[in-house]
Amino acid sequence: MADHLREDDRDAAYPSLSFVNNKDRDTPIMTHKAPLYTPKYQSHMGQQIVKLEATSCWYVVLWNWGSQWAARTDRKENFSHGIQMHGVTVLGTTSLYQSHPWVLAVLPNGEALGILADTTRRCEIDLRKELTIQLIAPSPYPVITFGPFTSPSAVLVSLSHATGTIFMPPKWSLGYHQCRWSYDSDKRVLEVSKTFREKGIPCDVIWMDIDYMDGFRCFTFDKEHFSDPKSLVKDLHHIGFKAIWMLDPGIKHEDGYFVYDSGAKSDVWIKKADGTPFVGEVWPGPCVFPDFTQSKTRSWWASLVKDFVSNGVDGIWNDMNEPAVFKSVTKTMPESNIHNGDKELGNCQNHSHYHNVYGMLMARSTHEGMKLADKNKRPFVLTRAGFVGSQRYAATWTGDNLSTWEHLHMSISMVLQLGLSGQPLSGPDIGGFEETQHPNFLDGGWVSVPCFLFVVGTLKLTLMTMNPGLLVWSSVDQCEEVCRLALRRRYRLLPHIYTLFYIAHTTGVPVATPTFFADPKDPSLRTLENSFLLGPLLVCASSMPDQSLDKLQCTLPKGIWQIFDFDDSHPDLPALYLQGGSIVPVGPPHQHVGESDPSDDLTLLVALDENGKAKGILFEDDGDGYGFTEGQYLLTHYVAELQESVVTVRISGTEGSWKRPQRRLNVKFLLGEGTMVSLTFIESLQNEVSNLVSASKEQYKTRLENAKPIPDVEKVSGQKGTELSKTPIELKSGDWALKVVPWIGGRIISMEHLPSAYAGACLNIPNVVYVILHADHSTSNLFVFTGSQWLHSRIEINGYEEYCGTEYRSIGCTEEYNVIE
Ligand code: NBV
Repeated sequence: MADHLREDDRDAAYPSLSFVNNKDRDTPIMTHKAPLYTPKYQSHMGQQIVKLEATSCWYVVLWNWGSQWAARTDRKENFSHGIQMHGVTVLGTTSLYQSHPWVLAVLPNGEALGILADTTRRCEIDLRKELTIQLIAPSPYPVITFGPFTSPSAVLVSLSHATGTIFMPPKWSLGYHQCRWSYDSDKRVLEVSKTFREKGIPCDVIWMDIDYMDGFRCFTFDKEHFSDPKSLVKDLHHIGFKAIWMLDPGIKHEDGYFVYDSGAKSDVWIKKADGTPFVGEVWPGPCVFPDFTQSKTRSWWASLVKDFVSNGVDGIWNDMNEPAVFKSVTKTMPESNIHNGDKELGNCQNHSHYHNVYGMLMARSTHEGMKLADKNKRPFVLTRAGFVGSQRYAATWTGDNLSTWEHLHMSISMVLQLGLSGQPLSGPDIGGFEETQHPNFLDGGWVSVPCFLFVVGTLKLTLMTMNPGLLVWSSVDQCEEVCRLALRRRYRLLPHIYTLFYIAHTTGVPVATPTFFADPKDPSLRTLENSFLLGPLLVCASSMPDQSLDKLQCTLPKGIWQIFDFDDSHPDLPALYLQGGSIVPVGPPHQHVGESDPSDDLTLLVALDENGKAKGILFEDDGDGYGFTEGQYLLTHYVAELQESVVTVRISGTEGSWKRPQRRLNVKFLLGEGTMVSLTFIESLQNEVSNLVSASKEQYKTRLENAKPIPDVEKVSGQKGTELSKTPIELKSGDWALKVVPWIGGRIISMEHLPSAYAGACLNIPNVVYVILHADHSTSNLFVFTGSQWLHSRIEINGYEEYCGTEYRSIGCTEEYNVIE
């Protein structure tokens, strides 16, 4: 990595607002002796033009260019634009709500390089000339190159090191969010929330759009329809819902309105060139706008937020903060307006200098206000406008999309591109914000898209007032059922998703990434837009009309990718694949995060790599607050290893002071073509599994030496699901015996548990999980035991086998097994 700041530009450049620490920008960090890519600086008529040239073809991605992240060859202007971003894009304007003067380039060999034009000013990125990145802004600025590094992920880690990682989100904010413009009363809000519970559709959050306010005045509540916000929130909390409320920057210009009066008294408004406050039209009519570039304004706003939170506010939504201004050609305020900015932000400047960071500074003040209100809670702020670095304060969403297939398809790459710019927590308005739904959109075909998106980041579901409120149950029955299934999946995956956010927060590793991140060297993956990765988990779905999963081709990266589901397969749900070599923790499908408990059953999904190994991480803590920064958490590293036909799952390391909860641990081995073997045992309260493994190693080795393989049934022809023999084959060893019935084409062997000395002996080592596979690891020749109990009983369903049963270990103590093809 190298920082190429020309001496005179260094002096002329304005302070960095993207870097966490402004001074870091001047400190080159080099991994090579000489920089590999050197930007060339040039001045032309007051503009600074910077060019980076590559010698071989490369591949460029950057945020928010519509539907594709691949091989951009256009130009984009960064100047936050507040109205109808998707529509505007279609009309050819390239500015959107957020400004990210950042390019991520992937080289042909899979290495990657990041380029940041560290300017808050209007900045054009021009990629029209092959092999050239050209950046143009109207004043001197440094260009910082990150890398080349061995992978695109490493570039993002480096970017996050400089510009900050995502704030640690409260766990509830990773659940499903229900939002619409607008619920007209507290009664309706409660009714909608209760219906989620009645219908068993998981949801954690409900959002209040501008209509909760008294005449669109921020920090007030409509006296008639939202007369008692505290008791509304109490009722919402009672049924496990959190409440997020909107705050816009436009403050009604009205004497006697307490926010206007106190702001005027403290002189916090943005000024016109003549020094008087700028007044522009937004929802409440004529408005003034807080100048968030001043620390006194940020403190003023933060203290208003602090008081506002006491009404029962769990999160705040900052909308229209580009800032959007009605009745103006530019849809924002005049660039000649004046901000009396703090010295460390760049001093007094006109609006064109601060326009792109206005939203980020508003989100920052809102975040700070929420922290003031309760230092033991993690603030949750959603901002529409943002800049490189706004992930430190807020999540974001992709804005006012239309209810069209094109926009839904685009929203996938937009969410991923936000992640590639350092903002991992984002989501689209699922179902579209505006316009009546496409007819196909409401029949069975549309559901796979939202279901695909249900798994990505924060979600907002909203529709214009004119449309029927889009709720997952207001459509056809099939839609309701598939949305329920999709959301249950999201909640099952929360232990994994929360762990990914902890990793993103602590290291900067992105959460959702394009599929090519799994193998950046493989050019064939770079244009894939119907799949993405959540760590080692690949999610693949249709985002086209009338294309459900059964008609969709999922292109997988090289290597092992094991398909699986949660016994919920449906053509409109995305396909899920786990990369060989990974272990992913999943939990029960709760109705909301507050329902979860450390003693919940935990499931480890295990996919072995070609060397028979797998590893994975689980992060657990209170789900809110900052105890985790003082060690109050549990980070568990699980490993699985296949040795001589035995897979051992153990804990290879832990971090944090949290005690391991006593809970049922279910280990599911993904064996290919959707088959899996599942084992349940109690995760030790005090002893770690690793200790038990070593204690039992010798004893276990002896048992293995005596184990007899089950005869290979793979080559025997016959119909799948047919019993090879009615007569069980008896396998015996010195201290144990069992009877098995081999089956063709399935992996299930019916087993009869013969009480033996062995079973008794094994009760001493209840926490070791062994799966014994036949030498070729094929799914057809397999028998399983937990170290304490043999599985028993078999059920046949339509020629397929389902193996389940309850084993009585001792009085009052049972374990359930479930092995399904
Ligand atoms: O506050 C109303 C809407 C909101 O629902 C939407 O999510 C924002 O993106 N807001 C825009 C203002 C409406 C502009 C047409």
